Amino acid sequence: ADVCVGGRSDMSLEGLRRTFREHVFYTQGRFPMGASRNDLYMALAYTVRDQLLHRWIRTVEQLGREDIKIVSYLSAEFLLGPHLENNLINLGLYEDVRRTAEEEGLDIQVLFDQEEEPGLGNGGLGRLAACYLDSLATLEIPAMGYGIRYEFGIFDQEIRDGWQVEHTDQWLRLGNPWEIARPEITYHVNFGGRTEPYEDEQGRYRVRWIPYRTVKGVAYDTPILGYRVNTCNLLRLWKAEAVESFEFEAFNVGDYYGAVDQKIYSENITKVLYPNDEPIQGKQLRLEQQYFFVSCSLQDMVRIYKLLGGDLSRFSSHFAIQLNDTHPAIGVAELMRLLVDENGMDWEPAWEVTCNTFGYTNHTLLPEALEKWPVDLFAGLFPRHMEIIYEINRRFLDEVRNRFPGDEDRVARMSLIDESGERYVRMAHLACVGSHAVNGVAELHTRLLKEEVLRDFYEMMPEKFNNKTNGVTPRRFVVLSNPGLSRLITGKIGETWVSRPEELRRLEKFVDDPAFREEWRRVKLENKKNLARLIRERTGIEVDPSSMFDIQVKRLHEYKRQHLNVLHIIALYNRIKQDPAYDVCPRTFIFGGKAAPGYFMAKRIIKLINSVADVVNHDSDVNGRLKVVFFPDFNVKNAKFIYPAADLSEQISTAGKEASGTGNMKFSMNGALTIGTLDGANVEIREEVGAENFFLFGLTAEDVTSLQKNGYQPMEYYRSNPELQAVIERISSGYFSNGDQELFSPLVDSLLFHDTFMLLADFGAYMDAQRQVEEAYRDQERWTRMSILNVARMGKFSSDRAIREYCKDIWKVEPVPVTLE
Ligand code: 26V
Repeated sequence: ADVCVGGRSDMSLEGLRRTFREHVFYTQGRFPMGASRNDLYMALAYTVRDQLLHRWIRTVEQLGREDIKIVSYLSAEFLLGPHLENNLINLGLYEDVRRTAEEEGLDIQVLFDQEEEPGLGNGGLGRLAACYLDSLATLEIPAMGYGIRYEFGIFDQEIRDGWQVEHTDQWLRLGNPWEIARPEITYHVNFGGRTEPYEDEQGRYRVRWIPYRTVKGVAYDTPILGYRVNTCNLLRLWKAEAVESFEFEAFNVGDYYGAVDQKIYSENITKVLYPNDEPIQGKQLRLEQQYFFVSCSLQDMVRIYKLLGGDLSRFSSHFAIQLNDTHPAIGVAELMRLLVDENGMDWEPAWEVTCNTFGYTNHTLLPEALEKWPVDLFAGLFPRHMEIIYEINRRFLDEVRNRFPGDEDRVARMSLIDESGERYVRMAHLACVGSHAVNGVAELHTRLLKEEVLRDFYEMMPEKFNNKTNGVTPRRFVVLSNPGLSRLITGKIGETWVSRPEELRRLEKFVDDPAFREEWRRVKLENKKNLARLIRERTGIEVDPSSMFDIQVKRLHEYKRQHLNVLHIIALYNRIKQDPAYDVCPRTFIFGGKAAPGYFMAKRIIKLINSVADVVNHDSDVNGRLKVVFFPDFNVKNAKFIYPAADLSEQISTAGKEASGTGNMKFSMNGALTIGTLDGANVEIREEVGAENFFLFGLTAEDVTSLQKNGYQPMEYYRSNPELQAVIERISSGYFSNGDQELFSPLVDSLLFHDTFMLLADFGAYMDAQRQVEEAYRDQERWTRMSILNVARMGKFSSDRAIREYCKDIWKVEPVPVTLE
């Protein structure tokens, strides 16, 4: 291999140094003296990419073997984060390259800082997809990620006068050295028009789709290297372009300006990532995005499969396709169309192939987040898919009627079409019916899925349902983010824990070793100092690294209850105001997270946090004992400074609302203790680390349901809790808003009169649990012990474990080691 790629795959330090210099000159077109920071970053990125390339080519060659099965992970979001540092770690080159750079007078951190992260996702769901790609490669599973190459990812957040201001994310501005454009890999994707029946040569009834418009999808590939293996999988993202020659429906033939318009229209499809906003049912462009990337991806798989001479009736033994939520669920109808209309298969065998190919992961129970599309919109864009969905539905409802004779209510509930008012296509039902496996993302979530949202489906086909508790990659979230802790752990138990984190259990025998505990605290303190420095840079606020760092970072949403955290802060503040000698445990409350631009309440919560911060941070009675910080623009890049610096992790969603959570895992793996509800994966984290090492509070999911059923009255909790009253009074009096009593009244009114997420019901229990946190923190030896045990027992939450389960139970795939010869 070395022969054909010249010297660039040479991993020796001398080789790397030479390749780097070549890239400065030949790729960036600079003499070393004239090179900018970005030139140097780009040259280093290309040097590292060169190292990936022959691993990548060897891996892709394997994908072409007929006897192996490939996982296709279909996701509208991949929240990858910066590549450079991660690739260096996975290659095992981090130390060498750092030292070599140093010898050249370069600070490698400065080059890392230069990288713009691809923010092609909203939060947990997109980051999960990125962790899963890392684990698939690390476990040497042949896999492809398929998604959308958004020109603008998640917006950048600025905080101005306490409010969130959004800026477009221009991640491609300075070029992207990690992707390789594949202009020769393109597919046509059709929209609109009508269908037409015809007879084929054998006289069989067929349907063809005569579209109104066609868009071209172009592939952009990013290599995804596993940890210390040669497997380098591929993330293929699609960009929309105009087709070169387009036969317009008569009216604008020869119309140059019309053609240019058309070009803009086409390229719009992959312009921008949609935020998790209010319900999106009406957003045509979003539905177009979904179909666009799904169609390109499925056409790509069919092409690859046919190239190998594969027989489409055996497609499902070569591809396992996972639907990351319902965003790609239209794939069920699209694969049917490709098999039946485009490849002449009969319905029944095509349906069998389809069901055997797809698996579906559900990521939310929130009714407003379940995707449904108005039938008119859907049929207008995809007339053929609409027919296919009706046919799937007809056959499916026949089965329902067979199984449950006379139960027409059930038929209506299970139909792929919601006909209770305006008619909608229910994407979760389509995904469920068209998949052989359906899973939730934590034990509790899967149970609620079976009992509530997909109950009828579970009753009819229980064998499809299974749980796959989420996981996160210890490479990015421990090794890369927390080098100090990683060194300490490796010094004690060796480095095998990085790919086998169950080995972390071996740390347990050191919990009583005072020297080890001392070291453990020293590492945490270093991390807190680093975060304190960053906080000063980004916000101007001075925080004390010896105070407890109490952190809540995640998207802003009422169900995540950042405002419950704020109520606690105000309660502590009130105690100090009442008695300035009150013995409060010094704490720094840190928040971070983006609010969807159209989400009014979430934006008010950000303003509330900043307003409370302004008052608390400058009150001389508080005297620096409490500090409140809103860390702007929380993203994957700055997450690495946040998780390792936490003493306390806030996981306080209303029970039953957070499907899993993954931030909870990132914190705990870095030695934070959790204060949390029995929600999502918190339940399992508590089981693993031990109830005595977790601060539990609040209603259970069952309590929440029954309270709701019996008519929840937030006022009752308000009336019976004077401290709560004083907290609410502080807000509504205008104390935090220069006397303005209107500013936060929407928040206060929502709590007092609706309180959909039951903050008031949980307030008392939360205060009690926070009291226990304080008590534990005052005993630093005890706290350290708990912290060590958390890390030692978090092995289960590695994404490697999750991916092994998907491979065994759903995808039926095996590792295929890649050799470089
Ligand atoms: C979407 C929307 C859209 C409409 C308005 C409200 C709303 C709320 C939430 C969502 C998110 C839907 C899917 C999602 O991102 N789920 C997250 O998936 C993570 C990975 O499995 C999991 O850890 C989080 O608990 C879950 O919220």
